[in-house]
Amino acid sequence: MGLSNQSVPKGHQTPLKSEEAIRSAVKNLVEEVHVVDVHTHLFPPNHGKLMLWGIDELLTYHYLVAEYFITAPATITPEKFFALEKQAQADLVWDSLFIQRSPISEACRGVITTLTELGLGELVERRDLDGVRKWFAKQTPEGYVDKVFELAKIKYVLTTNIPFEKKETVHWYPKTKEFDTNRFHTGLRVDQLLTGNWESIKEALDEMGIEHTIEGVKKLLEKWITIIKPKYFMAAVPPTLEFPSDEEMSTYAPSTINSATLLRRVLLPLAEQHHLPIAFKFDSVRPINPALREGGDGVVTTKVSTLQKLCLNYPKVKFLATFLARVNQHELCVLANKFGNLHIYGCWWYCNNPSIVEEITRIRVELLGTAFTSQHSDARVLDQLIYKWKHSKAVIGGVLQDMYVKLFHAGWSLTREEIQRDVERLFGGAYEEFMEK
Ligand code: RAT
Ligand code: ZN
Repeated sequence: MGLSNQSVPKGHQTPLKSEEAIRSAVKNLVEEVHVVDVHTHLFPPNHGKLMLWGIDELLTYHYLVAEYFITAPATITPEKFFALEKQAQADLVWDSLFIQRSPISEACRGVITTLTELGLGELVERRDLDGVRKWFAKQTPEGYVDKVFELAKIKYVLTTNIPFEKKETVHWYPKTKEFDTNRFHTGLRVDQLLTGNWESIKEALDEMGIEHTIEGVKKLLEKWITIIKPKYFMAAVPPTLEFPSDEEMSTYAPSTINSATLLRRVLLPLAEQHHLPIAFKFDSVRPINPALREGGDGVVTTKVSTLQKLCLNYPKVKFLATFLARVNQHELCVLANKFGNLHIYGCWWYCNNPSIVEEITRIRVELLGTAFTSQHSDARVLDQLIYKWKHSKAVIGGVLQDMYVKLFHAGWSLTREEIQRDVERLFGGAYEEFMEK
C-alpha cells in the first residue's frame, strides 16, 4: 500500500527522480545562490582610496606578490619592488607569473577567471594588459560595485573596520560618512587587543581623549560600537595566546595591561553585554618574512583547545571561528558539534585552495550537516569577489552533489526546494540564524 498524498509533507510533492536530476539541481542551485560573504576587507566607494579595485590591484594582491618573489631576480628586492608605482609592480607580476610561465596557481587563475567573467576574454587571449587597463579606466567605482555584486551574486559582505588605523577612522570620526549598509555590513576588528599592541591602543585612546586604563579601552570600543554599529568583533588570535586561567587572572596587576587581561576584562565582557559575537581566526603567524609585508604571514598549528575553553567558560558569548592550519580542521568540526555558541565559517587564506576546500567541506558536511558557513572570500580587491565565489562554488557544489546522491541512495527523496533551502543555509543562512540566536 502506497502513501496517501496527505502524508507527504507540504512542498514535497515533486521529488527529484534520478541521480542525474539531483546533480543537475544542486549544481544549478549553488551557482545561482546569492551569498552572504561573512569576511572581506572591502570598502564602499565613498571611503576613497580604501576601496581597492581594478587590474593593478588584482595583480598586486599580496598572495600574488609573495608568489612573484619566488621567481623574482635577486636584483629586485621587496624594498625596491614596494618603492615602485602600483602599475610598475603590476607589470612585473604580470610578466613573471602570466607571461614567463602559465598562471596555474589558484591566485593567478583567479585573475583570469575574473577578467573572463567581466567579458574581457579576448584581451586575455591576446595577453593585452594595456587593453585591460583601458577597459578599467572607463569604469566608475559606483557602477563597478553594482557590476561586481551582480556578477558574483552577493547579497552583502562583512567588512573589516579597524578602530586603531587612522586611515580608516577618519571616515568615521569625528564625522561619520554614509555607509552603504545594504551591501556592506561592518565588523569591528580588534587584533591589537590580543597582540597587546599597547602603542596603537594608546594612540586611539588619545585621539578620543580617553584615559589609558582597562576601563578606558572598554570605553573606546563602546564608542566605536556606537559609531560603526558592527555585526561582530573580529580578531586573529596570536599563536602565543593561551586562555588565561582564573588564577592568572586573579593575580593580575592593573599596571600590566596585557593581551590576556584585554581578552578577559574587555573583549569577552563587551561581547556579552552588547550581544556581539566574536569572530576569531586561529593559526596565522605574523610575519614570518616581514619584507613581504601583507604577504609575509605564515601558518602555524595552534591549540584548538583555546577555543574550547572560550566556548565552555563563556556560554553567553557567541563565537565564530575559522582556522588556517589544515590539520586543525577535523578537531574544529568536532568542537562545533559540541557547542551551540560556536559557528564555523569559511576556508581561510592558505586553505582557500580547491583541494583543501573540498576536503574541509566534506568533513564539515559529514559532521555538521548544514550548520556552518561554507565559505568567505577574504577579498581585499572588489573584483576578487567574482573569482573567489566562482571557484569556491564549483568545489562546494561538487561535494554537495555527492552528498545528496548518497542520501538519495540511502532512501531519502529530495525536492529542488529542499536542496535550495540547504544551499541557502550553507552560503549565508546558517550565519544569519546563528547571529539571531
Ligand atoms: O587573507 C588575507 O588577506 C590575510 O592577509 C589576512 O588579512 C586575513 O584574512 C585576516 O583577516 O587576518
Ligand atoms: Zn581577512
